[in-house]
Formats: sequence, structure tokens, C-alpha cells
Amino acid sequence: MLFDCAGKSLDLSAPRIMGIVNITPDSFSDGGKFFSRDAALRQAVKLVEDGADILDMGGESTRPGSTPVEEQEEIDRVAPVIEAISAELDVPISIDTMKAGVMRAAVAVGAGLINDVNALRGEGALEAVAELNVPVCLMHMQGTPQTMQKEPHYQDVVSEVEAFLLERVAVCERAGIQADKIILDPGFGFGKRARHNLRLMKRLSRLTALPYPVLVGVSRKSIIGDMLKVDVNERLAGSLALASIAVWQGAKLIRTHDVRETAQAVKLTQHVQQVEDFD
Ligand code: 8Y7
Repeated sequence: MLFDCAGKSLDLSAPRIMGIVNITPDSFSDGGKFFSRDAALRQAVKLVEDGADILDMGGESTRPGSTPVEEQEEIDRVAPVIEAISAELDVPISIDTMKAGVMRAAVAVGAGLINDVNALRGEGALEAVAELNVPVCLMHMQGTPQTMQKEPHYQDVVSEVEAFLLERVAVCERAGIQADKIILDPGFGFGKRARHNLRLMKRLSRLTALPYPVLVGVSRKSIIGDMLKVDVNERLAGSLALASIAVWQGAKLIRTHDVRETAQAVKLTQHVQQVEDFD
């Protein structure tokens, strides 16, 4: 359960917090590159102070309908920030990308985990991770970020997500990626309707029963908006409720924008799990 993230260790024997750092210009009102770089750095420092165990850095938005970014542009966005953060902070850094070139460039400047919402289906991605020898998070997505929310369809979402992830694990192992470097993620919101997300959360223990740590990302997502009819700035309580349900079922990494509050929810959930039944 100890993951070696390019020299920085991540202990997944207990649930940990992954803090989100966006390095996409459209994530910031100002939209300028320099502002976003600086903001990303300050954000990273704050998230670590708040208790993040690992930082997830992304240079391409994967929101429904978002436009893809050229590889070099994505590298230009993320590499300087990862380099600065990995020099300044002790926590492992995860690179959120679907592109092999970005994976290589990010690991070269200090990233120690690949978070691929495309589960290494992109050109050269499998080979890149096998060579880089860092842990990888394989996420389920039906469709692509451009199309995924158009017509999500499942007979049995839990079984289909599980089967997809196990197939990707098999592909990884054939490519030379060791089983003990693999993390799985059902991909909440990625080609799923509200009921699909709810079913996956209800039955998350099916995935946590597999011999791989499970990462869950529900922070501020539309599943919360769909159920509670609250916009994105009012989804903290819902995010914490879902994080607790996930940890209760054995999730080992919670990906969140709100590290401080999520760390409290996770800790409390663990206390309930660990209390002795009798005096
Ligand atoms: C997830 C993710 C996003 C997730 C993993 C958002 C990059 C959308 N969501 N990576 N990335 N799991 N592993 O709303 O659920 O944060 S982006």
C-alpha cells in the first residue's frame, strides 16, 4: 500500500486527500498565463497547508464540452508549475493528463503519479507509463469529454465500470505496468447520468473489494447539483457527504477542491470505522 511516486511516498493504507490544482487559463477570471501560473503555485501551497497528501495538477479541462488542448500548450502550462511545486513542497504530485508527451514532460520535472481520465487509451500512453515506472490512476469514462454527457447508456453500470477497469488493468500488466502501481477510479460524472453516479456510489464497495486502491472524485460535481439543485459554489456539504460515503466503503484517495473540510470529513469517517464496539 506504499506507493513510490518518483521518490515521494504515498501511503494508501489509510484514506488520503488529493488536492486539485487547475492550471487552465479558463479556470481563472483573468485568463492570463502568468496569473494562472502564480495562482496555481499559491493554491498548491495552501492545499498542502490544509492537509493535502498529494496534489493533482491539470492543464486541460475535462469538463463536459470543453475543447482539447494541443500537447505542447499543455506542457507549457503544467511543466513550469510542477517544477516549482516539486522543488518547494514535499508532497507527491499527480499529473492529470491523457497525453503521453505531457506524462513524460511532467515526470521529468517532478510529477510522480499519472492521473489519466482516459485510462491510458491515448496514443503512446501505456508505453509512457510503463517506461516512467510511476503509479497510475485508471479512470472509467464512457465516450470522450466532448461527447460523454450526450447519451450515457448502461445495462448495469457497476458491472460495466468494473469490467472496463479490470480490462484496462490487464492491458497495463501486459504492457509491463506492475499491478502494485495501479489505482482505480469509477469516474463520477464522466459519461454518467445522475442515477448512474448514485448507483456507483451505492455499490462502491464492489470496486474497493478489488486488490487496487480506489480513488473517488466527486468534489463539486453535477451529481450534487442534479440532486440538490445547487450551483457549483454551493456544493461543499454535498461533496463532503459523498466523500464520507466513499471512505466508509473503502476508498483510499479523495480528489477534492476543498482539502481542509474534506480532511475533516474523512477523519471523522475513519473514527467511526475504527471505534471499538464495547468498552
Ligand atoms: C476526476 C479526475 C476530474 C475524477 C480522477 C472535475 C481530472 C472534473 N475528475 N480524475 N479529473 N477522477 N482520477 O469536476 O473523478 O474535477 S476533472
